[in-house]
Amino acid sequence: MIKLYGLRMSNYYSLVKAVLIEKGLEFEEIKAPPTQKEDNLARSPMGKMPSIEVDGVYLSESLAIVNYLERIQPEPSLLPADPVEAAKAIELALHIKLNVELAARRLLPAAMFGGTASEELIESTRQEVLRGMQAVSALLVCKPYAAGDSFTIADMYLNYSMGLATSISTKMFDHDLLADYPQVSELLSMLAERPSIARVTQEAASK
Ligand SMILES: N[C@@H](CCC(=O)N[C@@H](CS)C(=O)NCC(=O)O)C(=O)O
Repeated sequence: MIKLYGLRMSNYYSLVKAVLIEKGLEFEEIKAPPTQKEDNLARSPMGKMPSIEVDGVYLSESLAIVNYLERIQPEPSLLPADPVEAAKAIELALHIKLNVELAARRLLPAAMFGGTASEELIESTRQEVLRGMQAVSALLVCKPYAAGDSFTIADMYLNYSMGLATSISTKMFDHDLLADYPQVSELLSMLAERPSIARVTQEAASK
């Protein structure tokens, strides 16, 4: 059985858990905070979460894990059959992940953990996150899903990235990141009701 390591509070852990549920795969959740301890570094070389273990093999990085799950359990597929459409869905997922979530994440310590950030860092991050949102919006299809007419990993990355990015943006820039993107808000409301995502949310709240 697949072992999923990490904490339910993590957005990327939640994403992988939702994919496991979508695919009907059996898994066991193992509480493992991000640390630089040897056992965690063996699972995840940066000491982050999530990671999975399959037959003694460890795998880190959510996109690598999702790609693995897609291959061992192709149905239901989280990528379109058409190669170009599949590549577009991954492209969108990566822009969400790298240019919005990861960009905003730089201010996570200041936004949520009492850290500090210079005015320069706040302003450069603000500009980068807004640029990232423009890139995402240029690629978003929203008909009705992020990358087109089927639910894909782009929806998963949208769902599990925007919460953090909008919280940081509101706190650090006093700016509602979704104000100019009502189609994203609508899609996020729809995604919140999807059974896999709703279950992950509910179990994270109950610990
Ligand atoms: N690129 C990684 C990001 C994972 C990540 O940033 N995880 C966060 C929690 S959501 C973490 O472990 N943070 C602790 C740390 O950076 O030490 C992925 O997609 O899996």
